[in-house]
Amino acid sequence: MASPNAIRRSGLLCLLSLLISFVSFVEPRYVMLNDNKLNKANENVFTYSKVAMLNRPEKPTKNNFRFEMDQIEQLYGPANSLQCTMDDSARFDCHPDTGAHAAACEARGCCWAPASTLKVIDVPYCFFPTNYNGYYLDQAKNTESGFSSRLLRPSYSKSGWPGDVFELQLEVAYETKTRLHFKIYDPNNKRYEVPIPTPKVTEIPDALAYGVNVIPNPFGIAVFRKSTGAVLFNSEIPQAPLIFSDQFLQMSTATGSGLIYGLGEHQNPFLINSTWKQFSFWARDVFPMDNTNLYGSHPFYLGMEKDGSAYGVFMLNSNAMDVEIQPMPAVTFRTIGGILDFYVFTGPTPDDVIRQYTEVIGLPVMPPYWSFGFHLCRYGYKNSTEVQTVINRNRALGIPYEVQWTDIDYMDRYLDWTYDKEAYGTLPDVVKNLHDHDQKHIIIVDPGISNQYPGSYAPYDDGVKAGIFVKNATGQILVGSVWPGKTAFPDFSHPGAAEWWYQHANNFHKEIPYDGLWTDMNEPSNMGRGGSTVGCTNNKLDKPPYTPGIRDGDLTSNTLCPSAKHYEHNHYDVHSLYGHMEANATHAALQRILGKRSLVITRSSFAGTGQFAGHWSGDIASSWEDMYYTIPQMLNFQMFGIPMFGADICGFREDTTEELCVRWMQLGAFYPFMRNHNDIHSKDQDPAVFSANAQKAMKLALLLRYSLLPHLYTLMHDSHISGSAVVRPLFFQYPTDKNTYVIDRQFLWGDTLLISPVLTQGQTVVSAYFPRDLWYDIYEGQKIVGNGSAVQLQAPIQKINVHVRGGSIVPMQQPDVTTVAARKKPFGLLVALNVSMQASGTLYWDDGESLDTDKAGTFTSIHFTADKDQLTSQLQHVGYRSEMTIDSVRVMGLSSCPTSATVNSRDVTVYCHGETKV
Ligand code: MIG
Repeated sequence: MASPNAIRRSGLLCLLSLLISFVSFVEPRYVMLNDNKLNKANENVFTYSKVAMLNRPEKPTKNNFRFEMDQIEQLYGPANSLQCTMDDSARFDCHPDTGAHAAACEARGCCWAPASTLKVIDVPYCFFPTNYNGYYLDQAKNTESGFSSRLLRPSYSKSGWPGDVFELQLEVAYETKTRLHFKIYDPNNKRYEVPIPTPKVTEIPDALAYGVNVIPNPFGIAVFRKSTGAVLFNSEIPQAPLIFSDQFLQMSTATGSGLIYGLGEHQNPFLINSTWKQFSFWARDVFPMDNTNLYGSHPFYLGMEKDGSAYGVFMLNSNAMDVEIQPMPAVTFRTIGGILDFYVFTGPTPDDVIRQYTEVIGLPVMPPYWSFGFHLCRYGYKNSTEVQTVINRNRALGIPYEVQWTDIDYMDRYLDWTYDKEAYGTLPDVVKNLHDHDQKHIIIVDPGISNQYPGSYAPYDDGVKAGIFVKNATGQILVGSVWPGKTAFPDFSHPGAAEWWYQHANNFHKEIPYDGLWTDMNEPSNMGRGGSTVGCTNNKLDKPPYTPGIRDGDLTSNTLCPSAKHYEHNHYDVHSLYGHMEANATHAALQRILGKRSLVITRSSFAGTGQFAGHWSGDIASSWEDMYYTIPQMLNFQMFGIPMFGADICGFREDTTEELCVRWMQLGAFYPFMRNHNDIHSKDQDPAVFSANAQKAMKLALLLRYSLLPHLYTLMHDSHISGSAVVRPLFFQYPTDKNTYVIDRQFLWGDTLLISPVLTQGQTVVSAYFPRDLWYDIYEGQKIVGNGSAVQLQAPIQKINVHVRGGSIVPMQQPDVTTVAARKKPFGLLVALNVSMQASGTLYWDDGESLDTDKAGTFTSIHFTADKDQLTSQLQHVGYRSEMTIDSVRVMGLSSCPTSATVNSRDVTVYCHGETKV
């Protein structure tokens, strides 16, 4: 780590202020390839914000131009001296690998110069010149759905990475009014592309929300919002050239405002700091910490523009990659395989962006009603008697308690689809006991299948027969080591794997009738370094010319050899899809076994995994800091289309404390997926082990959650059909309120509830931000007139602050110890009036477990509206008939107490609080 480019990885904050002048072009300097209806009106508003000017001769600007290679060489031949003058913040790293020095840098055609301000050690010393000889456009033409072009790189120009692809194909498709898709690939050699289905569109819709501009040389593409001219994607940066070699591909975009969110899975505050920062992607089993690639890969970000509009950028690529952020502000995607495949979404609201994104990657699965109950788990229950003891002592508290889980301890020698007939001999009774109490059971399964008992362990024997295990580079089954010792790894991309997985899941279900599956270790995790028990090869997959800034700097670390063989692809390409493919197979198996909805919770995930599974954030510590980080994580996973998200409540690693655990149970009551889970080395943290006072606080949080389940379920259903986020950052609802952009210690449920948890030790007052709206305390109804500033809220240990937005009607239900019991209870409505004395809300209701209730129409949907002194319910759809009664309506926001009320002209009792008028 001696070179400055390597040193700058140490992540010191950038102290540089943005000094670049704002360059705006009123004369189009680009070639417009798309039709007039896209661009004409916008020529004068398109701006290149903060892009350093291209300092070289103009190119012709007529359509369908063509350059001959030698002309180009004459114009920009290698003899040109490098133009290296630019602001530090606009330098794009030309030597992200270690060992940068002047000669190595110049060999890549790049500039070498120390940063002009030495405080900023993140600034690359080796960077691309503004006259870099990169790709230029050739033979552009319109296509059915957009335009296409060749991109050529002069033959004398070398990126310095092996296997430059000198001829590329650019395909731009105007897929929908709000979605642009473009990809850059090698037309002469088929390269790996992510094998997930994406929508195909052949017709250009009218009235696109965006326009596209292309500059021919060096090639650059920009996407802008037609209505405002705001730039959503802009690679027209001469010193940030496109690179496309066999194992090093990169493309940069200037991000306008620099306000971006997403790029998971990482532990990071929600708003990404636009100083120098590198995020790396490669699914990895490691406990969450800063600056490390974690369990999943989601190369997507959402950006906010100056006027509060939002857009999204997704790079569909599953290879190991870096995403570099720099204060220009700009983002560079740098991947070591596949192709460059980008989607740009125009929103314009943040939630629109997420809906548009999930339209591409797939909508989230609809979980069963019971899965929103409280889950309890730990690693290290010694035997099934202990599990029953834990069940009994928590049941005795009379708290809402839905699902008891078992971790790898239940297995016989850690073998999947077995249980330990001694220590866990009574597991079938435990599961029966749970079912008798309308509770559920979820078990863990790991991908590693032991090869130690051939002939007597069917999952292995059958897997060998079906040929579904991952092979090593020379075609034998790759062997690694996980909990059961030496294991093979199922290749879930193999066409026979899903059936094999189903068979064993189904057989085991006859012994232990579990209700859901927990898929851990699916990065996939293989203990130690070296990729297999016999190491890996030295081929270009195991030892690529460039390795992104991932943990250990080594693709083989803690996983399989990149050269390992899946059915069609190399592990190198599909590594980060392993958890996704396992989740798909597991979801399918459960549907077949149970014939109804179930729950899959997966540790590793990729774009689109939400179609099959929820996610928990892995091995976080029992610390206040890690508790805070679960909020940005939760908000990120909402944006990644995996709304069913939760974190290990009270913390996984290390011992929790009573105070932390109480506060975490309160926060966790607002995770869509609520599970308390603990490590084998830590002391018990189920509610029953704490003081009566702590239990009371936990119980209150659980009762509040359960009373809100009809609302949570309705939000999840919205998400399932539209992609809308269940839990939202404040700026989703208040996108023009810039104060909300950094808020990640509070969050919203839908557009109705504002949750302001305590996140620090000893705190009993929360400083909570209230956007301009009316808000009511959910317990007592005290009104807060939000004026865009912080309010000090009392937060004694028994209380989590929750406020209802004026204008909402929240369907609630009396809680009980299980959802089965609660679903039989009467509903209640919480009506929170806005300044015009109006409110509205919806309830989605079905049996909570049947598959495809939407398609079958076996659901009921009710819309509620309040106007002044009247509340109306309107049936939107009646397909699920069950006894539904409303026994109470709480109205907040009246200016005086009513003296009487009627329901369908029948008199009912009115209670009114003198002060709050609730
Ligand atoms: O190597 O199954 O993240 O939740 O308790 C550790 C034991 C394996 C990691 C999971 C954690 C689980 C633990 N597992």
